[in-house]
Amino acid sequence: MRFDTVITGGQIVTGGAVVAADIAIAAGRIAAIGTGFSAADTIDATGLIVTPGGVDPHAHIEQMSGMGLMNADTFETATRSAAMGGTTTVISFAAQAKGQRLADAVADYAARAARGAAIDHAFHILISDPDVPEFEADLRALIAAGHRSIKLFTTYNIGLSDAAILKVLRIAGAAGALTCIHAENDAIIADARARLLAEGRTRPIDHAASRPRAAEIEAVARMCHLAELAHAPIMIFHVSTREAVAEIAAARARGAPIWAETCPHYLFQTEAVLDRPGREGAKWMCSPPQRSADDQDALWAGIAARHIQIVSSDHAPYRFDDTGKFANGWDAPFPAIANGMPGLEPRQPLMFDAMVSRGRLGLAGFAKITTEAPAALYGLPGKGRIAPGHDADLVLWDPARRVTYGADDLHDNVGYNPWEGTTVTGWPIAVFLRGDAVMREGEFLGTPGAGRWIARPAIGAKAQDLTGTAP
Ligand code: DUC
Ligand code: ZN
Ligand code: ZN
Repeated sequence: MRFDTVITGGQIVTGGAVVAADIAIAAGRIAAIGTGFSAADTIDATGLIVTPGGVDPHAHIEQMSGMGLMNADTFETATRSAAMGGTTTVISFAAQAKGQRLADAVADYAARAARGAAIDHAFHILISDPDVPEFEADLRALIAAGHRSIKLFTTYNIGLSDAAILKVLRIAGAAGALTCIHAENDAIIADARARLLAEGRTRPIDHAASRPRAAEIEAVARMCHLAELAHAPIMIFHVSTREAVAEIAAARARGAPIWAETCPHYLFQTEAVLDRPGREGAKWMCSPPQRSADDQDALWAGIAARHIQIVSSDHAPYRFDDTGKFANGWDAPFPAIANGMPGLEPRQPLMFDAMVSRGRLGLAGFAKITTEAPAALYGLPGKGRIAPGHDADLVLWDPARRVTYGADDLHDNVGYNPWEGTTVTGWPIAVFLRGDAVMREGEFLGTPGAGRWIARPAIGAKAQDLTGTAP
């Protein structure tokens, strides 16, 4: 048989192992793995590593923040940036505005993504108002239509009550959807914030003390208990503290259907980034905030022990100007500064550097937590693995190339790089989406609108079986 494309001579990650083999591609899918294939097009990957295209299951794109601020990226700019860094599938949010029907929110985001997205994508249904008309009927219908994940908050002005969370968990669990939760205790945060402001502490560094670790620990424990009670799987988003890892480990040991993710900024940054001179620290403001070196150790140990299965970006893009971070004024106190930083593009190089080049859990571990586990846990068919029948979403890495990030070298619309000055070893030099090159040697070759929405089958029922999908 003659294939469309064959990638020859690379070290490929497949089935948890690293092997020297060629990959044959036909009609956008991986057709075979082996040697001796003939194809119309041959790509020489000698000396390179071939991984599955990254799957980033947590990115805020073309989304209105809780403060009512549109973030800086469109689907076009965010997915271009993702592709440049080796990510070919993203799950972003279809965010319900207060009073809006869920079906309308999803239709709105789906239409915009269909026009702009250059990579494949799905949505978490972000619930901010469970009291709108047709809420339950819409939620069940959307889940049945293939939107198999939900996002909710315990804090911000869109936090839900425990009663509402329990109700959503029961519907989601029964209907085959995974519920993702931003878990921080709202009362603890409100109390800390009020005390700081009363003392005149308003700088970006004060944001750290305004989100005490107890806020995360308490809410994570509570959400684990609610999920256990409802027999409904949950994903704890952006875990940042040692104690939260312990709560998740304890819940999982009880057999509770709990999964968890962390992000590069919790693995590689501490709260010191918020203490830069002047307003500079605002660039790194996110919630929960970066913590300590000891928490970083606990997060890595949590990954190694499989308590944490995924590293996502939590890409939340706001420019360092009056359209973004300083929309409420250059001297705005920390509660009025937008939370979040760009991360879609650097996530994979940062994780490759840490896990492959520096050896933490190795190449198979890297592929597992950045592609395979998110594809499996979020139920993305055909994604996350180099295996016959899977989409030919592939990244060619030069393991020797060293790159130091500059001030504004990402391909999103944010205008600053929170990893400026960081050097990584290992760099994506070509990226393929369903067999088509979307990046080669730093040139974006993708097409806005070419990304496809991915309908997902029920994931709740088999969620327990996926417990073992971490490295
Ligand atoms: N925190 C969130 O909860 N969402 C987006 C960005 C952030 O920092
Ligand atoms: Zn969050
Ligand atoms: Zn987020």
